[in-house]
Order: sequence, then C-alpha cells, then structure tokens
Amino acid sequence: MQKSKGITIQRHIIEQERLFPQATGDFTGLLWDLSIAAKIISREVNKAGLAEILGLTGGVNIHGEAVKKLDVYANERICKSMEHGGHLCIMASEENEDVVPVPDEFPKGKYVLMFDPLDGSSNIDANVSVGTIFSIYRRKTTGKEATVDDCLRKGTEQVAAGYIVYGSSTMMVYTTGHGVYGFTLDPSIGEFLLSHEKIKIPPKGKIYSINEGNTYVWDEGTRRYVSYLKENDSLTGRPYSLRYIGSLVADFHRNLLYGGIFLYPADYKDPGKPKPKLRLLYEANPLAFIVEQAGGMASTGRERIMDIQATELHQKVPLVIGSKEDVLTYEKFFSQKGK
Ligand code: P6P
Repeated sequence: MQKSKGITIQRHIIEQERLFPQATGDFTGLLWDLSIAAKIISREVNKAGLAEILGLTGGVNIHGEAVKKLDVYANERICKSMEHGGHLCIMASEENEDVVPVPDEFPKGKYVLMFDPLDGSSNIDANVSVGTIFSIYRRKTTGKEATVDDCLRKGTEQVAAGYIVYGSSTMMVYTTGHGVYGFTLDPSIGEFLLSHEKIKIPPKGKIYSINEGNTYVWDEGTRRYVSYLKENDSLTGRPYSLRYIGSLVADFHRNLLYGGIFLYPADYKDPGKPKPKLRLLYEANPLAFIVEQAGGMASTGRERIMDIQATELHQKVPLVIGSKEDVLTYEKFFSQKGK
C-alpha cells in the first residue's frame, strides 16, 4: 500500500472533475454524499456487535426504537443521504423490489444511482468483512419523471462505479473511467485518505475464489477448470490457493490487489434452466467496471458482463471476474463443456 499523501477523497473527486471540462460539480457532489453515507454505515457496522443491530434481533434499542437489521439500516441510510442532494433522478437498490424515486420535495438531478447497500450481510454476525457496491449512470429518458428504463442499462453506460469494504479498515474504491483509486478511512479525523493510486490487477493470479460446496451443480466446463487449477504444474509447482470468504466485496477486493479469479457460475441442477445467483445491476456491473479499469476482465463465461443489456431490475448473471489471463483460461474451459 502506498503511503497516503494526505489526499482526501473530496480533493481527489474535485481533481477528477477537472478531467471533465463540461463538469458542473453535480457529479462531485454525488460522490461526496456517497462517501458521507459510507462513513455513517462504517460507524454502525463497526459497532454492530455492541449496539445490538446484528442479524435477526428484531428487538428494540434503548430508545425503544425497532432495531433494524444492518442491511435494512444501510439501505435506508443511503436513500436518505442521497435523495435530497439534487444530483439524482432515480435510485434502485438490491433491497427494494421496485425503483426508489426521489421524493417530490427534493430537486431532481441527471444521475441514476444503483446499489447493493450491504452485500454479504449474512456474515456480519461473525465479524466477516461486508461491503456496499454502487453504480452511477446518466439519465437517458427525457420525460417529466425518470423511470425504470433509466435503470435497465448496459454496464458500458456506467459513468462511475465503486464499493466500500468494511473490514480491518474501511476502504472506498471507485473509478470514473480514468483508473481505479482506493481511499482508507482514518477514523481519527473521519476522512477517506488516498492509499491506493491507479490500482492494477496482476494479469495472472494464484488465487481462485469459488464455493466448492456447489461442485455437484456446476457445469462440466467449470468442474474441469477447477480441477485444472488444482493439478500440480511441473513448471510452477504449487497449484492455485483457494480463498473464499463468502462475501463478494471482500473476495473481490483481495483478488483485485493480489491477483486471482472469483467465480460464481450458474447452478445447473436443471441443465435446461441454469440458475445464476449474483445480480447484474448491483454486483456484477459495478465490479466489472472497476476490474476492467484495473486491467482485468469480467465475464459470464461466454460474454463480457458489461455488454449485457439489463431487462429486469433484479436480473442475475453468472460472474467470473479477476485477472485477465485467468478469466480467459476459464472461458476456454467453459466453452468446451463436455469435450
Ligand atoms: P454462497 C452474499 O450472500 C453473496 O451475495 C456474496 O456476497 C457472496 O459472494 C455470495 O453471496 C456467497 O454465496 O452461496 O457461496 O454462500
């Protein structure tokens, strides 16, 4: 990790804004509001064990308020932090069935925010790292009100994407299409400070991340690929190491920095009806934008994640993401299936 030069995320966002001569500051304000929501969620995540806002408590806190599950809290926090700034015309959350409109009393902006407020939250009771994932698009409809059509997009239309990982430290990683930057929260001053400049994922890794408990429902290509990773290689000797936390943001973040491949293939229990798990709009697209900006790749096994035209808000896709050479090798195995 590079030594922080004391550059705050606010200063970095403003410097990034200078790359867009036509920038109006709207986008800067949006990213800034998001970083504030991240600090608030980080505070709650880090005291969850003490404040009894873990998992399914369903109890009441000392103020007699209904205790919310942490992911419900994070969802409401982001909506409340983002709706009044005047930067957004609509939002969509992995936690909400339908789109989240900006309330009438607030000004509307030209951006669309889509997010997974707290991915991996089922792990939080065990103090496992969790994360918030976000994507930002420009509005495309021209009517009076933004609609769901502003959310059903291709990943290539993203203007920014990022995640916050609440782990041993809280980090915010984002891209606006000009490289990937990481900021580490310094709780003593409440600022995100630049700690990782122009992150690049190694072209080939030695880590694979997959839930091997699902081996029995994988397609033949995935099964053969994972076996290949475990064979002893006469040249390189040690096979790949399996690292799987079961929290997408944490697994992705480690592989982004160290190199490696994360796979969540579809469930082929019913070969005629493959069932993917991860969501295109809230998980796959934002991480795909980041990994491509870092020199990596994100695929379903047969097509680029960011080329997929979303047709439903909660559409799911198989996700294979990480070091370019590893994803390309997987695609070869996946295409050969039963051969
Ligand atoms: P499994 C968490 O529930 C999540 O959505 C991702 O964060 C994680 O990568 C995946 O599901 C884990 O799924 O089936 O291996 O428990």
